[in-house]
Amino acid sequence: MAEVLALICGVWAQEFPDDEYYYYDYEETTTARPKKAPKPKKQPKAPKATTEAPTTPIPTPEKESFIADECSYTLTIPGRELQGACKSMLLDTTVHDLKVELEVLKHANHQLKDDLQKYKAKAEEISDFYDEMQTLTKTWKEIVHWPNIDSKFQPDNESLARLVDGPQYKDCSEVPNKKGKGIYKLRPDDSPWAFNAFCEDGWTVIQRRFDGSVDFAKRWSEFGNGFGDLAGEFWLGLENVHSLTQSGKYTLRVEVANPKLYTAEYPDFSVAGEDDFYRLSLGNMTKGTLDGMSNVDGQKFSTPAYDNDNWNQNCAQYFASGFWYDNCGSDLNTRWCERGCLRWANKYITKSLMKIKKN
Ligand SMILES: [Ca+2]
Repeated sequence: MAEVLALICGVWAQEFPDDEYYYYDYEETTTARPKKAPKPKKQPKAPKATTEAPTTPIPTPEKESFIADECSYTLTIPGRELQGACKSMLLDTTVHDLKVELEVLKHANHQLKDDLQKYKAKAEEISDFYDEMQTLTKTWKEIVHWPNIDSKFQPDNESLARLVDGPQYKDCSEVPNKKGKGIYKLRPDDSPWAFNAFCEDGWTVIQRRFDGSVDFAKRWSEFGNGFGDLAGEFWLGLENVHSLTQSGKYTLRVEVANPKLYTAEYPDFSVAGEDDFYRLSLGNMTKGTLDGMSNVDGQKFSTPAYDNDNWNQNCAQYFASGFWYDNCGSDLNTRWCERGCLRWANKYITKSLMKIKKN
């Protein structure tokens, strides 16, 4: 038996050399383990005569199984079972690499968690921004809500205050209920007459167009005295505006729509008397979205019969209107049409409102 074992060890040593990757430790599981393993001996040469049977048959080890990582073996030879165990440096290297990779993955996982937190914070920012945009959009819709603009230009007759027989005010800013809209009797300082005017939030409205119901193709005296319906379309009259603005500087606010709303405010507004052809003082636009009048600052008023413009022809005659012109340009008093015939700067508009308030 000892010889057989020696023989097996020799074969094994050939099949699994003791290289840098493996070493083996054998353990007999049978009770017949010899006290001392003999060194392997050279196999006796086979007898030349083919008729002679070999003296001792060489058992062939049989690998029964490779368990898991190829580092544990069970070998069976007749009458004995051997188990082999190995330790793999290659496996150690692999385990080390896996540990390194695990650390890398842990680090990457940590970074992913950080990134996730950042993305969550960003998502909350975007959500807040979205809410803000929703609020702004709502506000914007309220501002440019066209029906509101219509009501701005076209007063609701039933809700209008009509105090033409009541107390007289120097101008609309003295009306107690400044938030209300209505028709009040005004008598500015040093004015020999009183007149009715449309007041709106403390402003005195001097011109309004919105539906073409009033013909604005008027003469010089009509533009001087005023015409139209104070609850609808009207021109307050240059004499009344002159009377108001004699007492100090006013701000002129112009609101026009097509239907987009444009505004312009001029803080140095006044109108001279008829002896100076109702010359306009205006100043530069200080607030608003579209300047349509600063180019006529200092111009005299014109009607078809009184050509005071800077054109070599007659703007008022050409447009059947009365206004302050340079080379024509803006004209809020010309013929009204539904598609937009009134002009403000480079826009054709359908609605206009001119109102003044003392500075
Ligand atoms: Ca001219």
